[in-house]
Amino acid sequence: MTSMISASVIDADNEGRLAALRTDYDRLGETLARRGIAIDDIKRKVAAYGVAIPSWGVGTGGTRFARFPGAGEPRGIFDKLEDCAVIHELTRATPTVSLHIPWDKVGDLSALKQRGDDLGLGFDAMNSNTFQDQPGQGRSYKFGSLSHTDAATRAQAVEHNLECIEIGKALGSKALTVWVGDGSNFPGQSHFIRAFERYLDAMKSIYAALPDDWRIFTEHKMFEPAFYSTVVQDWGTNYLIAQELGPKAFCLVDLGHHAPNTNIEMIVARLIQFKKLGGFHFNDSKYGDDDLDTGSIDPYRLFLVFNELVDAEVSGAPGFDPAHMLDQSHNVTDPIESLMVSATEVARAYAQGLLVDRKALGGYQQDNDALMASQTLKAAFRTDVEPILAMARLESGGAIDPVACYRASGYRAKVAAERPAVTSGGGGIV
Ligand SMILES: [Mn+2]
Repeated sequence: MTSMISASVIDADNEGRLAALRTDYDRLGETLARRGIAIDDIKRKVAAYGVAIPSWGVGTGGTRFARFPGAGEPRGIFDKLEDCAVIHELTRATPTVSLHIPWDKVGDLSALKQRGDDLGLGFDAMNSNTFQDQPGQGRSYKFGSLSHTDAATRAQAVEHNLECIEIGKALGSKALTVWVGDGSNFPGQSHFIRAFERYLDAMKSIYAALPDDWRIFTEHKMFEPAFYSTVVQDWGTNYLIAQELGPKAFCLVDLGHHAPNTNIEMIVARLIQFKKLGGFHFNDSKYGDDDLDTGSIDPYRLFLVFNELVDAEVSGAPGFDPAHMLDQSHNVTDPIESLMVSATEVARAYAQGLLVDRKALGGYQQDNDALMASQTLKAAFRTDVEPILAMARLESGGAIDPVACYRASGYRAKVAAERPAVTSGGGGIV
C-alpha cells in the first residue's frame, strides 16, 4: 500500500485535537444514551459508510463562461487517483472512485487497476460520455446521441457504452451510469415520442451487453445542455426506462437535476418502494444544476433524503442497495478540500438519519400529530454528530480535522511543483 499522506503527518495533527475529541464524544454519548441510543453503534455504522469520488471532481470545473485552473491540477487519471487517495486517507469515507470515459481512458488497464490497489481504492460505477464530441470520432453528438435521428450516430453512442463496460470489467467495476445531454432547444425541433423510442432501443442494446452481476443506472436531468426539452427529463421518465430495460436497470438521482424546491426525498421514497433506486450523485444547488458542495446550501434536504434511506435500511427494504457518489464542480475552492468536506457532509446526514426515533415518528404519523412528527426529525437533525464522525475517522486511521491536516501536509504545494499546468484536465459539469 502506498500512502499519499504519511501517518506521521496525520498523527501529529490529531495529537493536539485528541483530548477535546474524547471529551466531546463522551458528552455526546451521555446525551444520546438518555435518548436510548448507543453512540458506539452509530459510530460503527458511520465508519462502515462510503461514498464514491468522481474522478472529474478533483480537477477545477468551471462554468460555460470561464475556468480558472488551480495549482497542481491532475494531468490524467493516475494523478486523479492520487488526489482521491488523499481524500480517502484523511476522511476514511471515500474508498472508491467513479471513472469517466474517455476522460480517464488509458492504454494499460492492468496498470490502472494495480495503481488503484496500491492506493487502496476500488472502482465504482463507470460513466459514459456521449454529450461531447471526442477527437477522431466519426459522428457528432451535436443533435443527440442515443436518441439521435441518425442510426449510425446512435450505433456509435451504443458502441462507446459497450467499451465503458469492457473497461469497467477490467477494473472491477459493477455498474454503468448513463447520462445523455439529448434533447431539444426549440418547440417542434424533436418529436418527443420518436426520440424516446430511439433512446429506449439504443439503451436495450447496451443493457443486453451488461454482465449478469452489473447494474445500469440512468440519470435524469430536467434541462441543460438542451434548454427546451430533455429526453430523460425527470424521475418519471427515468422510472419508465428502468421498467422497460429490466431487473438490472435502476434510476440514479442527481440532487442538482431537478427544478428548485422539488421534493427530492419523496422521489427517493417512491423509487425505494418500487425497487428502482439505483443511487445518487450528491451535490447541492441554489438555482439549478449548480453542482455546489454537498450540504452547502440546504443540509436539511440532504438529511431528509438520508432519513428515507435509513428508513429503508432499518426496515430491510427488499433489493435496497443504492450506490452513493458525489458529483460536484469546484470553481473557487481546492477540489480536494471540497470533496473531503462533502464526503463528511454525506456521512453527517447518514449519522443524523440514524438518530431519528423511528418508533416515536411512526406513532406521531399514526396519530396525525404533525408538530411532534416534525420535531422528531428536527431533534435528530439538530444533534451535532461531529464527534461521532471525527472518532470514526480517527479509529480508521484518518484525520480528526481532514481540512486542517491536509493544509498542514503541504500536499497541494508539493503537487503544484510536480505537475505543470495543463489547459484541460477533463473537468466539467455532468
Ligand atoms: Mn450527475
